[in-house]
Amino acid sequence: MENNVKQRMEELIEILNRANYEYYVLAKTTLTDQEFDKYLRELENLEKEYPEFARKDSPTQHVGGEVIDKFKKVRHSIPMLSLPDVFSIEEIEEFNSRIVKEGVTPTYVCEEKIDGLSVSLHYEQGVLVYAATRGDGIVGEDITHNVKTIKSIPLKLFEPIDIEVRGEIYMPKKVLEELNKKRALNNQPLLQNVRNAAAGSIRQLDSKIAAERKLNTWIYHLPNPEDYGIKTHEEALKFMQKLGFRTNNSANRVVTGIKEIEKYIEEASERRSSLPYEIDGIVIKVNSLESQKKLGMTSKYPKWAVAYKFPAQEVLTKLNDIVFTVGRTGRITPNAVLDPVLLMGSTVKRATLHNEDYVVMKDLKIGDVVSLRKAGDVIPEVVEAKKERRNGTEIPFKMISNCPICGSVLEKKKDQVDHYCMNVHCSARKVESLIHFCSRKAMNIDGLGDEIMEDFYNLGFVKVIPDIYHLSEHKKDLIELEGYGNKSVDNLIEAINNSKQNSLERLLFGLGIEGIGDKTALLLAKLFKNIDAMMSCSFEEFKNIRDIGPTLAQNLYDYFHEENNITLINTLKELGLNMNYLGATEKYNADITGKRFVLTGTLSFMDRDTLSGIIESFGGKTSSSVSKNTDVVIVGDKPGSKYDKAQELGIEIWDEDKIKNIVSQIL
Ligand code: 1X8
Repeated sequence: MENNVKQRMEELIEILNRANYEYYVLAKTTLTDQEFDKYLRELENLEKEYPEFARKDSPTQHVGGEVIDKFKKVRHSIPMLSLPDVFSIEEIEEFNSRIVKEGVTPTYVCEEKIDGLSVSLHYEQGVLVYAATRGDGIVGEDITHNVKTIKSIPLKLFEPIDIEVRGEIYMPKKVLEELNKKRALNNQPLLQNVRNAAAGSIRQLDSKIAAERKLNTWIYHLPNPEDYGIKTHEEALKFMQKLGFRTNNSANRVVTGIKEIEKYIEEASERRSSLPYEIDGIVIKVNSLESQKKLGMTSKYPKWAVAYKFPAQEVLTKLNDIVFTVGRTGRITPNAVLDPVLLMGSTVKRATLHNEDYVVMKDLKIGDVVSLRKAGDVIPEVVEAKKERRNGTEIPFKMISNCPICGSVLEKKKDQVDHYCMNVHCSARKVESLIHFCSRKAMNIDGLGDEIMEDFYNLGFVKVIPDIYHLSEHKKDLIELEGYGNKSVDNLIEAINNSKQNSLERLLFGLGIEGIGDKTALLLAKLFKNIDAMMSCSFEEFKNIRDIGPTLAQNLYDYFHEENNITLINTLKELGLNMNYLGATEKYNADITGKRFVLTGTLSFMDRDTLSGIIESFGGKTSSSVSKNTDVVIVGDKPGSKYDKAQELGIEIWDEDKIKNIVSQIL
């Protein structure tokens, strides 16, 4: 009996996985929805009854429902590099000449560049074991639970092999449109573009959300082709396709010569708008893997591939108004209020106009038809007014002289372009400071974004930072507010409580000390370890810190000696906020910790930046010039004068094998 059950379950897994493959990879329907659901339900029921027979590659895994409590870090065995961008045929010609100069006669593969997020998929014995994001290229995050919900990603391959493949997870354009329609109905903020929407779906702890988002993939890279006796990228693509992966066959093309690349770009640009997914350019790769190896990489990029980016798209719309906002520091920003237009996958309604000079320079008038541009990630910008479309009803721009919120007279410092509201009690400044305190890179309190904070401020719940930590006392009132319920208030209070455990750098950044960005805050937190040490630090001591100039030193000293700030810090301390640096203390390795390194020449196993990062994470220092203080010089291929200097000074020299050995032991 049990054997029969097990056999039936295996049969169902087989049928359903095959149907998924045929539907989602080959785009062929072989089972009707009803048949599919019937088999799936049968399998689900059997898995409930006989959990001991449930399998990792079961199609029930596609359904989602697994919830994780945090994202585990995953180190990539081969770094996931990004590609150098090129923007013109001339730059592609230069890329080609560099390759020809190295003695390679190239055949290229042209592919579409998908606007999504890169993923690395790992299979053992043909079964998906984990999936990771790119992260910083060295360490990514384990997103297996969400990736399993993507139906075009095989849970089991056609061959029981160990393999890693890489590709792009994307959200189809239609899916984003529909999602945003629903969000608009529910008064939720709209998702800006397909890439953010896909990344947002993948960054969920609960895989049900990813499962609903209908994500898809194109697989385009095999990091270890030599393990499978593969000689060209074209073969690698075919090989991955044969294993069951979704490869973009109708778009991928082997070409020779610039003319053919140019033709490919033309065709890709033409079909771009009618594709069901967003592409933002094309990728050009040297086909021969031997040539790829010969070309190697720079400190950051492979030398055998480039990404050609389509030119920034421009659209026309109407400038309906120019409104002014007040920032945390009192800085006044004019903003364009536009007729909403779709630009590269996102709807644009507003664009910053930076400052008075910017608007005057562009001679913008209210009522103008303006062109908008957005290149890739970049925020939309107003390019110019179409003056030929003016009809005389346009209203000239006029800079304001009083704060739009508190009415105080604005000030403009000599030789500066920005106007400031100098009133520290200006409610706009206060709200912005509170928003900043809670923002992602500061205390990262989910649920206290712009609009909610403004509401809480106006309702009197939060006027100053410590009020945030008293919000739980208003729980009853909060639950009554529109759009709130028990659950969301509980979540908010939990997020606020959790923020008390943040490491010092988040608090430091959140306090909004002039000139202290998140990076400087981290540097200071690492250095001082706790806030008391900073409060008793002299101006001279601040100034002597590397990367802290006299202005910043003065800002810091002044901040920590102003009575209101001291009171604020003490109040936050009493409320239980952590004031210590909690970051990882550096790891230890006898060969690296405490030593000063200089890297020179090209390393073939890893680029120099990555290696520096690893050395620093083990408490080693890296610098760019050799001196008598240098402990070790790491020498790659074609080293420069640093090698000679090291020999001259009798400094220890490590070759590539030596450092490779050490790195392979510690990673
Ligand atoms: C990134 C991407 C690549 C490809 C397509 N879309 C991307 N976003 C491709 O190779 N077809 S390759 C790549 C990378 O190496 N960073």
